Amino acid sequence: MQRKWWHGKTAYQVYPKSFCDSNGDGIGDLQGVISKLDYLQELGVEIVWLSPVYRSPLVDQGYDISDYYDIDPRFGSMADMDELIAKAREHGISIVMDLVVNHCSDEHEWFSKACEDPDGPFGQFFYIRDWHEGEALPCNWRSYFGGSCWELLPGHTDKIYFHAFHKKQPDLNWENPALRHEIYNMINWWLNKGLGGFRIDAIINIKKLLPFRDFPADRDDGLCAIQKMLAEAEGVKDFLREMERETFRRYDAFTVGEVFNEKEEDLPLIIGDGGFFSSMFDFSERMIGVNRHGWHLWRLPTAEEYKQAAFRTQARAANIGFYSNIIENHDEPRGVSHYLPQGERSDAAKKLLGGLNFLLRGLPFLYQGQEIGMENRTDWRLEEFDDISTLDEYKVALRAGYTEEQALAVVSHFSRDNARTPFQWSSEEGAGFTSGKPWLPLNPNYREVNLAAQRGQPDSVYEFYRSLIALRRSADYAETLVYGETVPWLEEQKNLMAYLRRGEKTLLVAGNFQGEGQSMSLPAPTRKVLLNNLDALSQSGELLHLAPWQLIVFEMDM
Ligand code: TEU
Ligand code: CA
Repeated sequence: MQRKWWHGKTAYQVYPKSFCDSNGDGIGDLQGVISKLDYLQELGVEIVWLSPVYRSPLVDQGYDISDYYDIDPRFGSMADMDELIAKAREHGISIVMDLVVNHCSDEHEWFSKACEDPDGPFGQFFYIRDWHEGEALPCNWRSYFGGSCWELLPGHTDKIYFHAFHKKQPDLNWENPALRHEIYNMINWWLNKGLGGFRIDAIINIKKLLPFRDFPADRDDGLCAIQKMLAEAEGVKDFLREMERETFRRYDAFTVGEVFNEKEEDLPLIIGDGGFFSSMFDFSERMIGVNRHGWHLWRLPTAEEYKQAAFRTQARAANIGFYSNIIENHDEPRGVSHYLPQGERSDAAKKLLGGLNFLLRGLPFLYQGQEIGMENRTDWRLEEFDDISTLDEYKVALRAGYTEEQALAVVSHFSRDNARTPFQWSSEEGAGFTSGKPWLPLNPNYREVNLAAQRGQPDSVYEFYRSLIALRRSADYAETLVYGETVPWLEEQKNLMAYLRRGEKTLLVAGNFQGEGQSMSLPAPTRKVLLNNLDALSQSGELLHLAPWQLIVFEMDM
């Protein structure tokens, strides 16, 4: 495997709107991020992925871009962006932006021009089709946010356009080389400004199955999940190779793809040496229990399922490249609320979950607030939700016969807003996030769960994450943790997630993923305890006795 500048680094996702508000309008902003660079450096992260801050109507919180060359005034100015890139570099941090190019906003000038002249050049930047009332639509695919993927073209009654996501997010027509080159020029413009790279949004969707055609309906709305077409669409690799050649490769940029539904055989092309991307997120744990019919049928993962998913991904990538390992992001419930059972979300369990994920082979990607053990809100009221996906899934649950109370309980767990409540810096009014009214209500537990209460406390979740990052960067263990292979240990032992990291040295990561103690045999004598999420350690000969939710990392004598 070719060695790359980003291999030994820990990455961190900032959701700017909820990170830090510098001017009291209740909306996080770039100056707020700048004010926290010392914090991020102290934590030890060296790559920061910013969710979108481009000009946008924020219908999908910035994943609907109306100007790729400008910063939305609610987040600040281009001068602020340039300042962030420069000051981050002074802190040893590379800034990675979100590349959202499967679609733009319907308020982008390209789309306005397409509406003015659907048959002109900008009409070709989108999927626009003739259509007359009563006619069948070109296909029955369901948008990720519910309803048909087709919408009337504004100002027209006989033309429709395609949107895989919200109707205010028209899909860009990647079959059109003129569009693709507009995108590549934009990417290079940003890389020339000194970005370290990009996280690449929803990119597998850029290749549609053409000509559009129906698939059997999978719900009573007569529509089918858009993933059905992804399984059959061929040719996305050509677009990805062209983009990589025309942009990323020229800058040795770090790129991480948000890739769902990839074909197994394509993995070497996607993240292998010379691949389309440097890395891609491991979503295998997140996909446990997912049900296409809606969140209301989504089942929560067990510890065993989590372990199997993680080890499967490790085996898949072993001789190919690096996944980016996460327990959560801005689209998901908080990891500790999703993977740890109700009532078991102690600091020890939060450290266990975080450590087991962090120490796997690949790039650790923390999501803001994960490092202090932020959790789902448990007191959502329906009118408080902002997320369009949540509001759609609430209706899906009602249509499935759930009561309003049941539907609210479902979306309260899975809502993307759980990850978007403001960062909890302190227990003061506004949690240190804002001096104004936050755009999304705080999780009321900010009085107990916040950075100020944890910083400098040796047993805190925050200090444990700092230790994890420091271990991965340490002179003694970096080589092993970055490049060593992952070898599961006692995989059959229930709720034990233990694995070796074998490289220059051999480390054993031993996690008791349950609320009862259990013993495990050791593969060899232990040389040194590197991390322990509890004070006690009980070992008799080659038997290790793990307390509930205990995680221990040893250097082994092997
Ligand atoms: O997510 C792509 C994606 O697959 C998700 O939309 C997922 O299906 C959805 O979150 C389920 O609720 C990316 C971004 O991460 C997401 O925030 C955007 O909404 C989406 O693309 C559109 O840009
Ligand atoms: Ca602000």
